[in-house]
Amino acid sequence: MAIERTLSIIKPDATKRNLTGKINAKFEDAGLRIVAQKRIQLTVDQAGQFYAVHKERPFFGELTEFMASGPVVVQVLEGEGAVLKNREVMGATNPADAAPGTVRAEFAESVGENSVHGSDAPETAAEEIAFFFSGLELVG
Ligand code: DAT
Ligand code: MG
Repeated sequence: MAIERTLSIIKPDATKRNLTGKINAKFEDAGLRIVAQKRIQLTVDQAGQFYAVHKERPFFGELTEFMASGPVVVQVLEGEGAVLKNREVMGATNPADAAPGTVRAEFAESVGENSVHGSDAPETAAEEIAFFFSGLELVG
């Protein structure tokens, strides 16, 4: 499998509970390399642009307000099959369904406040990385 990059976000519920380091350790232990990372505060509008694919969903307002409720850590993870590997480390969207040892099983509070975002395919990863990072910020 090829070396890929994927976009990861450590969400406000996790930054508030000081879990950035513990979550990053899970990524690194799985062989994912953090090649770019910054801590930012999103506006509701910016969160809505990022999650535009979900704008017709009933939880869109809740999701965008949550994503703007505190700092997030946006990061680019690189490695063999990084998109799928990151999804495995994250666990299922609903923490009740997440496999033991995954980020969401250990840290997520609910389906809405589920600690991490990860791109779902190489194409969306490229778009999501470009949403947050310039080429100059990506150091392999
Ligand atoms: P994922 O983050 O696992 O890719 P998704 O893309 O289906 O999941 O949804 C994006 C986010 O929207 C998800 O992380 C949390 C929120 N969300 C999804 N389903 C939800 C629901 N039924 N109720 C509340 N929030 C939900
Ligand atoms: Mg998704």
